[in-house]
Amino acid sequence: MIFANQALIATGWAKNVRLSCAEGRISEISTDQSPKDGDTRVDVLLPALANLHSHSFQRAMAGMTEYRKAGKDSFWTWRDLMYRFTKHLTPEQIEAIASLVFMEMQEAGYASVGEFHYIHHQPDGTPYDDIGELSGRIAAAAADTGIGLTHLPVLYTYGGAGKAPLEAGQARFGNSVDRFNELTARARGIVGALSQDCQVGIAPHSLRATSPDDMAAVLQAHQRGPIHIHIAEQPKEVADISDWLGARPVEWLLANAEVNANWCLIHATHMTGAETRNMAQSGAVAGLCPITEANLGDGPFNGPDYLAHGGAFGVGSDSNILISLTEELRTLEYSQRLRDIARNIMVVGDGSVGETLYCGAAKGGAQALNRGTGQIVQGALADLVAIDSSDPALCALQLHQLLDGICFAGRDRVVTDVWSAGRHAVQGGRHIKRDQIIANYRSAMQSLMSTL
Ligand code: NGQ
Ligand code: ZN
Repeated sequence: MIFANQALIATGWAKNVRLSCAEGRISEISTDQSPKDGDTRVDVLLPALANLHSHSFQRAMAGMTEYRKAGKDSFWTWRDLMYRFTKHLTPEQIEAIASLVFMEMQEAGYASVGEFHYIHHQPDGTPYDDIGELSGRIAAAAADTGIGLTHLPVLYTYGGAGKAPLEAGQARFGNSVDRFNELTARARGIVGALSQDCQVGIAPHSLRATSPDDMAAVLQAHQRGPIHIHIAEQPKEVADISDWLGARPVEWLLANAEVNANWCLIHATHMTGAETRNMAQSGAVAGLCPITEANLGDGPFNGPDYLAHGGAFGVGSDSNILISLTEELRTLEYSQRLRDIARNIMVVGDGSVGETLYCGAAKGGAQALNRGTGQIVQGALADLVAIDSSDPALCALQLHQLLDGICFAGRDRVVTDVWSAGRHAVQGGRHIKRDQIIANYRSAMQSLMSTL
């Protein structure tokens, strides 16, 4: 049983809440209670967010690409460095990095992750003896940390728009549709051995790394689970797709696929007004990765129009250059303020920006990862986070200001506890396996550094 001084339950703020979980779900919630012996006592209990988009391996190159060389650095020059880095990674290192990343996510207040997984093969492109070797490494990291995993094997067939051949640096990613189906079947078997809340979706990497025919074939073959795709991150990508397919990426996708609430469009950054409205009305989730989008120089999301049309959104940490839930949410809002030279943008009408961001991302993230959660209600998965409202960043705030405090004034240290589908992985602000995960990561980095 959990006893919380305050909790944000589906009907609003409640006091002195006792909550029990069974088989990973919230089985009972009662308010105005007294704590009982044996209860896990926390201060403020909130629904925990899903981190809907991660490439965990990129965490290990954080800080390695911030050095300017002659000429103009861009997303595309970063991508070349990232490709070079991936050549060195061993399965053991990939697992150790993923464990660190999942632990950091939980300590930041995320209960689950959508791992958009595209390093499948050996450095020369030959599959491992087990085609699901690296999916297995991601699953092992999820089991190690207890995070709720939505594993998203990626279809990456071409090097660029118009079925360009893969570059050497993309050899580890490549699959035909048939081999992708084989890999995904194997991944389903692997993830099926994890806790029940863990699952598999699919991810055509982007319009430029697939083709209309291939994408239609995989959508036909995988009719359950979430579908994620990188959609319109960079102007060059929009131009390349427009030249090839005769429509902008979001425009093309909405016209050529049945985009609905099962879909998550990552980096829906460059959209016209019409694309923004139509995407909002499709029911798909916009997968926003504000810290990475700032780091890579992608551009700001069209937030006001999207929200005005009722669009769903969630957040992800993508490149994992920095894993911070509070920073992710405020970077989203700040990108809007800097563009519009205004304040309090990500809310429709009057209201708390922090609440719109937090509760919107809780709901949209849960939808994108197909986790029946996102609010504290009986029957939902027990993805929960506890906050210490006596933290100096929060202690002067009224309850209705608390989510604003967390989003704009808080650091992740306000998180005391996290449960992923009832698994109590963060206690007293620390992941229960923190020391072992960090020790493994350090030794993996030592072996990696000797090869770079
Ligand atoms: C990714 N990153 O999948 O990691 C991509 C780069 C690519 C972002 N889109 C790789 N931020 O585009 O091929
Ligand atoms: Zn991505």
